[in-house]
Amino acid sequence: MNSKLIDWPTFIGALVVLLAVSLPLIFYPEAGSNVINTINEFITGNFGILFLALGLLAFIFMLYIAFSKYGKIKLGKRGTEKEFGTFSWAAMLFSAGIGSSILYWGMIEWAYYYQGPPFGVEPMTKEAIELAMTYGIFHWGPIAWAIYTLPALPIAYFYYVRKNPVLKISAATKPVLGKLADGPLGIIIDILFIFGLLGGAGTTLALGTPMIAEGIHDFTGIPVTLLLQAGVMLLCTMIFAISAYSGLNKGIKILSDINLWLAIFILLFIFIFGPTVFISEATFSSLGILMDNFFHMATWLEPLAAIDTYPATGFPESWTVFYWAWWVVYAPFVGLFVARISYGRTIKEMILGTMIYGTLGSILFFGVLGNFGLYLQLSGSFDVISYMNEFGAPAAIIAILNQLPISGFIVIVFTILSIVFLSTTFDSASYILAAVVQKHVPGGEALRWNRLFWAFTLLLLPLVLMFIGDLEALQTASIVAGFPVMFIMLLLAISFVKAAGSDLRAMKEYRSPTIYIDRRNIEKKEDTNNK
Ligand code: NM2
Repeated sequence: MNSKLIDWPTFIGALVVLLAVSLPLIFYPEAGSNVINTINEFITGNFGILFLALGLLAFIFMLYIAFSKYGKIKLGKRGTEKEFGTFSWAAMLFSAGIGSSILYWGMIEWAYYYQGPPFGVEPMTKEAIELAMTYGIFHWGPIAWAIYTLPALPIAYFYYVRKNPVLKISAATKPVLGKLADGPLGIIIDILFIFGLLGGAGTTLALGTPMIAEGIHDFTGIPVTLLLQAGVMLLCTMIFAISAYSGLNKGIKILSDINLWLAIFILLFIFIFGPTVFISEATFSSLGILMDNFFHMATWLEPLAAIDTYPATGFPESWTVFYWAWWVVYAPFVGLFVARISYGRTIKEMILGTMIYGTLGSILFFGVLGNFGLYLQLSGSFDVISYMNEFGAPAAIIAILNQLPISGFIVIVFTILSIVFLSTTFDSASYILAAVVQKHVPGGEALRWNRLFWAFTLLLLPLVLMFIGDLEALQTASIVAGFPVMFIMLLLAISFVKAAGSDLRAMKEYRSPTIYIDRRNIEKKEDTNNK
């Protein structure tokens, strides 16, 4: 065990925070979950606006960067080729940033919106249907992907232009924080990032586990108990632990290939054997509804409810704020990943690629999975809503699949896909967590024991919460953990503009279609100026 490589203050700090949250919950479950809920309500009730503003700002900022001079900067030297072709780039990006949750929400999110629509719309009306078809795509759409891309900017810039690979989020804030980023403030930033990712991953596990357990129950008959759910969590952890152990390239690559093909299979199967025309038309129409309502959705916060003029629906807090927080906690992690695979692209290509391909992927999943369920509901062939209200969302998801031909087989494939989807997310997460608590990462691979350690640590909080019976609290873990990460996001955006801006000013090469920044020239100039 080579412990010299470990950055102990960050490692221990992150662990202490994790234990400080988990232990009280183990010993005082009730008081503990009350506290979590109170913090959650406090944040969403008072600071929901900050999350929404951050989302909109990230969207506008990313578009501005893409089309400004910054967008022309090439991530790499003159003459470099793109490291990955666009298709595999987009596929990797999608499987790193998206986990099993897209199967869960893709299948069932519409059912919540149909019953509890936003904007004061009457539940279960035609208007509610249109919003139900569309809102999922919004929550997984351009703003969400802009949030994901933001941290990739400074990280990719440091990686490939300034040639000092950043594996710590704190290092990417250096242009703003200066030396402070190397001291305690930097450690706090890294710990908050780790904590955020643990929260976000907890939300993912809390949603994925019951769904996978229902799937297993469907084809084995094993009753869905706490034990089965704990078993599912352990199984997923074992898969990604083995994959994490075998190294980034082999493990994640094999898993994401399987992931891709299974996902394509399921989507095609439902599209072809489900209501093909309805799915196509509903998905296509929802694009227009999305464009018509985009800014309304992005800013809607129910201000009238605050003065009791209209009854509050709680929609913004339970959905948009929750979602933006969830994307925020994952963002620095996905940013590290996107940065690494974007060698040879311009910043504009990286930004627009993530936002466009990411959104297209989400549209495919929500369009096919969601509209299939919606069709069953509206055509009267299966009452998804009553089923969900009686047996819960995970059971409803499996019941929807059971309406397909050869459904036994489809449920098995869907369950395997969910397991693999969950594992790829966790696999990359444990890889990044391990890298962040090391001083250096020789050869780009964190120490094995360190990777395994984080693979199992990711499991701790969800397991604890499951046994005290509060998986729901975990779904809100992202919101609590996301609050501080929001401020880190701002630091990251400013850092990028500061670093790239000063390099560009030194280059004075704005007009060429692609800008190659050569730090050696800049440093020479800086030297002569200083003399
Ligand atoms: N996001 C994309 O659980 C998952 O699918 C991972 C979730 C942030 C909503 C990411």
